[in-house]
Amino acid sequence: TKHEQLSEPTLQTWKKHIVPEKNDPASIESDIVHHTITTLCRGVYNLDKLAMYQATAHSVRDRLLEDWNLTQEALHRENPKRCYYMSMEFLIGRALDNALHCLHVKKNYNQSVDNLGFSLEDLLCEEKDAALGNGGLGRLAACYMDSAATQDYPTWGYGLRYQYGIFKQMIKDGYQTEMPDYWLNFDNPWEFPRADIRYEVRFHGYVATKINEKGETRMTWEGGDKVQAMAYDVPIPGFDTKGCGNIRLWSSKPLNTFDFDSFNAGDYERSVAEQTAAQNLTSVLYPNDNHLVGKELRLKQEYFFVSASLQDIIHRFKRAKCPWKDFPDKVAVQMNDTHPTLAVPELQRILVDIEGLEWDDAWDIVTRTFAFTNHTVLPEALECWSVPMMEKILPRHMQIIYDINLFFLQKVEKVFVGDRDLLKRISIIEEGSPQQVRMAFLAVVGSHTVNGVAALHSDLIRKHLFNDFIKYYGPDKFINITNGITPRRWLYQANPDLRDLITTTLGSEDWATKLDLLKGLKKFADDTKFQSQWAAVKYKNKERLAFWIKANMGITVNPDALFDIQVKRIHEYKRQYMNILSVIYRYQSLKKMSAEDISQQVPRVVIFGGKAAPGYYIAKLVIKLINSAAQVINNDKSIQDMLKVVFIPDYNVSLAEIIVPASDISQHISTAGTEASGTSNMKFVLNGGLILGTVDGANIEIGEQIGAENIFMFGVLSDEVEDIRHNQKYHGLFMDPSLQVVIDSIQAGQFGDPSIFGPLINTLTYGGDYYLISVDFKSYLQKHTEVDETYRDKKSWVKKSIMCTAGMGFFSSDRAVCEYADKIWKLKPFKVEA
Ligand code: B1N
Repeated sequence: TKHEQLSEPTLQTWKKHIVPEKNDPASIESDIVHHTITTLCRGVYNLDKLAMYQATAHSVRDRLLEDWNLTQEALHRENPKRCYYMSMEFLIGRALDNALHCLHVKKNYNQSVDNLGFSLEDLLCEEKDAALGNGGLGRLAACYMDSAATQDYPTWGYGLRYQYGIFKQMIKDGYQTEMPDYWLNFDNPWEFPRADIRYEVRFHGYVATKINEKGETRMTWEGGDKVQAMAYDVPIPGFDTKGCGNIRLWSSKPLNTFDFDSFNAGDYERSVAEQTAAQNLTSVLYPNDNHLVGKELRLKQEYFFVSASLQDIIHRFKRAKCPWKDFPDKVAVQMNDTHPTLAVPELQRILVDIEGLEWDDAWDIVTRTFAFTNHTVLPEALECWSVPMMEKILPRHMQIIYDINLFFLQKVEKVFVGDRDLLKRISIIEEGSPQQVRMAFLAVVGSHTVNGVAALHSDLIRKHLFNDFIKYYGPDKFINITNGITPRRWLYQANPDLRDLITTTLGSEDWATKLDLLKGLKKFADDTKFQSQWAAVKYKNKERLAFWIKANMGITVNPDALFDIQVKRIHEYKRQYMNILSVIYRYQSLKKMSAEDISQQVPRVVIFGGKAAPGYYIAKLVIKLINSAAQVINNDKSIQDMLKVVFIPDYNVSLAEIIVPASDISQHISTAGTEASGTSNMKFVLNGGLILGTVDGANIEIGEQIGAENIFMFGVLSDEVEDIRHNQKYHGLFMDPSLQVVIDSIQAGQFGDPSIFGPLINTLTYGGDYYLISVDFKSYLQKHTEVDETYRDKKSWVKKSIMCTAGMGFFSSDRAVCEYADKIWKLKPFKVEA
């Protein structure tokens, strides 16, 4: 029975019982107790922090669900255009604190939990991170969902419900080891299983022809193995709004019926094994960041995700009984990198093979629906799938991709007659053995708009990766939308003291949703009283981090020291290696000084954190080198604690919330042209940390916004990189003399058995120093000296820190999402009222 079928009196009965939750402390207490007894089936006699967290979370989720229902019902009724953000990764982190802030009930919850004998801050730490992502790309998706909900854009995320998120990192004897992340061990109050929302997804099989009702010949995909996708909904609270967003995650389940057509009675065991394999499809997140490992299971995950999501979107579209040609007026789909690109041939297949549309009409719908965000130029990260694998798993899609390519090349050929080279370069199929499908090219051809994620990155993809496409399409299809971060999680929530100082100073907390208002802080940048308040907040945040490090790692660090932080995935292009080499250089310099001179230095705590992909040998050696260096440096009494090195294990969203507010300097030092944007750079600066960085990604725009005098930039420019590499190849490597001394000390065994580090050192020598560490080393060291000198002048440092935060309005993900809505999705906010 649906709403429309109920009589008016029955409807009234329903409405009578839909009453808003009360948010006074007594009602909250009562709700928590109620959930303890009913939802958890526990009582005071067997209560612990985890149970108390769960009861509290359930009571908050009740409040969230009111908004969820209100929003989704209104959307159902009004049926506005919606956007779907398709992403294989959502790195959400914890939900409870965020929901409390969004609903503005944290104060009362503090009191209620206190009255019930617990501390809310303790309970918050009981929650496991939802870590369904690797790094920046997944976290960006989470920030965008927050901003879409907060600004009432009718946007849903679609993704996969991995049972194992990104692995837990442990450090043993200085080496990274990986442990599975069993995040769903306990009940997860932040997801709603939708047992009624299931779709079948097919793999393998064969293509046949059939005659449809109109008497036309159509292709049909038959046979093969089927898996079921079941929906789980994760509510995404908006800040200061009744609107509530949603991320729908798919979990694979075996079909409870055998496919008797393909079921081979003689091979029962294998058939059961295949059923089990079906369940395992969404078991684990691939732990690679910016690197493709072309595994069959990953391709299957991608198709499973795309197929279930499109079936769901189409199901919703069909309810309104609009003609197919209106599909792009109701649906915008954003593809978060190439991972969802199979959606392009899949929608084309549904429209042509199943719905019976003509190829050209279908293609018009497809290309008006999709848009594509490119996040990387690293060749090893660009998805290419082998044609034989694709033919085996998705035979019909492979045919469709060939046809898409054929029609596309025919059109290109008409404009550039006889340009065989161009056709070869621009083809979606790369020749070779085996042939490969270039997913980025398929995404470009299947989309109406393509965007990069920072100004430099968008320029680079226009100039290089997609240059040939601009010759054909013209430049307008390729735009830039610089990334952003949500100020709610990354300042309001993670840095309560700075939040309160800013709110008092600006006279309201409107900045949390209108981040440009932060520029109002500029006029206090020289105010001595404000400066000392600002400095006190930073100091407290450094104490908080120092406390964490002491409690969890047993290392003592001094909050008066300059906190110098590099936390991000470990990758050669991000050059953590260059950082640790410079730390060793600093150590050697200290060792050469008199005790008197040492005592005059600026004390430094260098903090690292980040996971290496389990199969990334060189990245893992970098972690080992950092830990080996830390071992020696931290235990050397002669340097008077002027240098400490800390590798924080298992860097994740929740740790970032403690680390980010505590930086004086954070490092974003990728080889120019390699980091598409970076987003942690934005987080640190928003919290009043200065950047030491290269002229790369969003660093450049951050410098423009906060002023060149407030950022430490060094190194070669992206347009010099190619020539330098060329010269290195033909004229030999140049080894910076300071770097040589550092390398010598490692090879002399100063940091343990040098043979361990041989392969790492080789990347600088025989390996050709591809990431130009030697080339940038000198200017990097010089900038470090400049940082020290600037830090000595506390007053000018604090002023810079204030100017950093004050200039960050542009980097709110609210701005970024508005740009997507205006320029790509053609989407308007849809406000729901209580
Ligand atoms: O996306 C972030 C950017 O800020 C970073 O600069 C960029 O490196 C990151 C394959 C990726 N690009 N590509 C990936 C992740 C997982 C995977 O399987 C590629 N991540 C980025 C947000 O724009």
